[in-house]
Amino acid sequence: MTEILKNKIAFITGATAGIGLATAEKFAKHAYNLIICGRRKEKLEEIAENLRRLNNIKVLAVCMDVRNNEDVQNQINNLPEDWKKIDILVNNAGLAVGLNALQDGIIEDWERMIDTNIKGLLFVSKAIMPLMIENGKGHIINIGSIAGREIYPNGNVYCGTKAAVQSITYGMRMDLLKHGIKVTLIEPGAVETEFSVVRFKGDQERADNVYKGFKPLCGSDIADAIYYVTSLPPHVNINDMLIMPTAQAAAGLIDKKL
Ligand code: NDP
Ligand code: 8X3
Repeated sequence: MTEILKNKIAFITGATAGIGLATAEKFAKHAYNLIICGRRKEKLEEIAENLRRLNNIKVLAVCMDVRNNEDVQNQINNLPEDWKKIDILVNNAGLAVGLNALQDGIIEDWERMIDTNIKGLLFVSKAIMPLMIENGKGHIINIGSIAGREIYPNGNVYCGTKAAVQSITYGMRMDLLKHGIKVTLIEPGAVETEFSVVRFKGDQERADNVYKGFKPLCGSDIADAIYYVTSLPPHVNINDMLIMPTAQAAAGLIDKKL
């Protein structure tokens, strides 16, 4: 038997940075073979090479934009047969763009968030769910947010996309129930990643200020939780997990010692 058939496979979107990268590293340490995705090809390939070298696992780097449904379906349908036995899907790729009042909102920013956070998650899931159904097992972990449960001023569309991720995840859990496929929603509070640099369109100083005066979560805190939910016995499913920095009690309620 080849090694690929012995090891489990985790498919992780948005693995070029932050939570997704930390999740890839975590699963690699636990000897999973990985399919990692992102748009930045060079970075993705460099990460894939490091993961292979450090962990003696197999890694496929799939460069794709989750907003491009045709490409998503093609790339996943054309995976080598052995790689289609996906055990874990982490729907992590996502972003916030801008922090404006709705009346000052930029339509292009709204579309980027809706297309990535909602439609992208659906496109990837649409391609992978039939594979899991065929294999008779699988676990899908969707990354929501505290922002999906609580709206904060100027969070409007981003919060709306994460509320949609919450609803879609609960629906997915119900619809996949009869197939024995696990579904989990992970909802982090503030995690220091590239998230705020992306939200503020490259303004590093503004991004740094988000995390000043308290200890935010880091990508590996969330990766640990993701790995935990996947490591439970077959009869146990964590439906939903909200994870906050100790200094954060709610969306926008952070005890900052500035
Ligand atoms: P990062 O910006 O650090 O990472 C985002 C990842 O998503 C990158 O790997 C990026 O890769 C990928 N990505 C973005 N757009 C696309 C796209 N269209 N197609 C494919 N990949 C894409 O952010 P985080 O790690 O913080 O965010 C990960 C998830 O966690 C997101 O869903 C976010 O909403 C959520 N989250 C984040 C929190 C935080 O405070 N940081 C809190 C709660 C939830 P590339 O640019 O190479 O495509
Ligand atoms: C990211 C966390 O509070 O910035 O989902 O929206 S927050």
